[in-house]
Amino acid sequence: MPDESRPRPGQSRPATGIVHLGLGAFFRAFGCVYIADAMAASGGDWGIVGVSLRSPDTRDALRDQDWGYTSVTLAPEGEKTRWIDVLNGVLVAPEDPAAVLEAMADPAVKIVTLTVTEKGYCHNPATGRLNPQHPDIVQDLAQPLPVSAPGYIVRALQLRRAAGVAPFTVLTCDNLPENGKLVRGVVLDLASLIDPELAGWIAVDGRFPGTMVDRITPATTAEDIARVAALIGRHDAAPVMHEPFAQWAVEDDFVGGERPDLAAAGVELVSDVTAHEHMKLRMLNGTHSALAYTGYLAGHQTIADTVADPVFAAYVRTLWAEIIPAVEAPPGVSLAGYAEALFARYANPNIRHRTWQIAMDGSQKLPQRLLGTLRKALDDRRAAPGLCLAVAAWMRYVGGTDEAGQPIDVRDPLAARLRAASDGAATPAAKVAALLAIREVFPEDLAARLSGPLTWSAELLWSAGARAAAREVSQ
Ligand code: CS2
Repeated sequence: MPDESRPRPGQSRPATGIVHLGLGAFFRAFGCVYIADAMAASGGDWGIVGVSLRSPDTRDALRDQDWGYTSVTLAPEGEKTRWIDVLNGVLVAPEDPAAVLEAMADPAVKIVTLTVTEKGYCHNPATGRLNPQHPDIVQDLAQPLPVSAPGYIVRALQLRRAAGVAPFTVLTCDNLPENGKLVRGVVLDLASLIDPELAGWIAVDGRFPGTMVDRITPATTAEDIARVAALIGRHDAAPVMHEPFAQWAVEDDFVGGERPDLAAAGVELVSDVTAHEHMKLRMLNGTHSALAYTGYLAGHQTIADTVADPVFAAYVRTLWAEIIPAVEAPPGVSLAGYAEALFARYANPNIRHRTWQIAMDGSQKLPQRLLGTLRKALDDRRAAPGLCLAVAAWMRYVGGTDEAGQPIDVRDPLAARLRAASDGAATPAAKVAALLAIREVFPEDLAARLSGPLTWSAELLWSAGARAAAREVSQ
């Protein structure tokens, strides 16, 4: 039997057909594995060149192993390794932006995939439109070598248009609502500020399929690296750790129909991904964020630890009861069954997914994960104390001090403003009012409607603590 976990030096790889922007653990544990499966099933030149938009770490780690790495499936019954060798190289954008543009402008490249996280789209999370005042966008408007993901896409498309080459398909793999439409809007907004004719060409010939991506991928730790070395019998500087489950739904709308045989790899090709996306963002990511803030405040390190606590097990089920009426099931899917499957995924003790990791960038995540669901509950006149507690817990978390008075390392592009808003208010009610005034997160009308219920939740949270508050709001 061939040893799947060993690199096969000397074997030629498929040529590059995909450039990936934002090469982090998630895409290496998800997209790269699907693309490897698609090529194994049906061939095609779909090798991937990864681009790191900031740090050289991934490039430096993978270079000495010929761009291959181990993907580790963390099943409850044990770990399984597999060697992934679909990367043909990794570019570090700040070191050589022109090389990135050249790779993206190559006519052999048909698809640009992205995982740049919510904040990488340089948009206003409350409206979904490009933020022209974003410092990276200001820079990308002023000079031809970009720094932002939208900047790279627009400048590379400009080069392709000038060379008479068709656009690449832009395939976003980030957890944003209607992510295809969102990235299309951001790219068109930026392109029209640079060259309206370019924007017109992209609007007509460009394709931006929406996607729903799902695989829990905790950050790799030094301990993981040591364990993987023992498992595979050699050092891998950058393995990726992930759960067994994976789901990828993709709108089948590619430039010239050119794409890997995704269906052969188990991707669901659909005409409209909105239902899948809402279900996942609201039921998975919404409860993930809720458990991250409340669990962190209650002293739980990981999601598995949090749901092993019976109070939070009941709390997450209450959340699903509040969320399900705000979700339309994709054809053939039972939302109750989906929730039960999520609970089993969260409870997997081999996944050490830190509450702190998920708590990052809340200002960019809250609108699509929790606030849309809350708006729907308000419209339907349904009380949603579980969801309100989640938002209140975010408010407490971004205040920067936990329930034991210890400082929290809050990572968020708006961290300083959130902290200032919280520090400038003395009571929980005043903190709620100050944070509801952050317009990038809470549109004015929603802020007004949330003020009463959130004040109630915050008073409960600040007086009783997260665990007792979670018990109080659970059915
Ligand atoms: C998590 C997601 O870190 C987070 O915010 O909610 O990364 C989550 O693990 C994935 O979306 C699962 O597909």
